[in-house]
Amino acid sequence: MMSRMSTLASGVGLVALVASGLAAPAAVAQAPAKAAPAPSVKIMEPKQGATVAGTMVDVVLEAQGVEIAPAAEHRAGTAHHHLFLDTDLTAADVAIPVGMPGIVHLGKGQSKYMFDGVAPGPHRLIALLADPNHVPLKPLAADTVRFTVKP
Ligand SMILES: [Cu+2]
Repeated sequence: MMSRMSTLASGVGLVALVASGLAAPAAVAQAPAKAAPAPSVKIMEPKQGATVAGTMVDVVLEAQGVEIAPAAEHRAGTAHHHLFLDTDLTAADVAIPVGMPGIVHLGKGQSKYMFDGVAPGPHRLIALLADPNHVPLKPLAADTVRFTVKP
């Protein structure tokens, strides 16, 4: 009796599985053509206009429409985050320089960073996504926030 019931139950489950299996491919096939969003980045922290107490500024980033991966993996179609603190963006068609003050590569695929020793006063932070060769994505995927550090 038990085994007959469980056979019946799994039979019903199979029908449901097949039915949803039939519906799914059509939905999946439509999605990329309709709504493949261009890669974008948003600075979640600090918030626009925020006042940060102390000299350490925590940065939290969120990327959409692209996989964030370590630059060293050199996988096409991936990106990593870059931060420009009180620094203008470098040219859009060349690699973002390494070792420049105010420019940070989050080359290991990190989405968080902490600036230490940030001077009191107003600051501008720009986040920018770039490919494994550190060349900014096209179209540009950037976000800017302004915040103030209070000692
Ligand atoms: Cu980089």
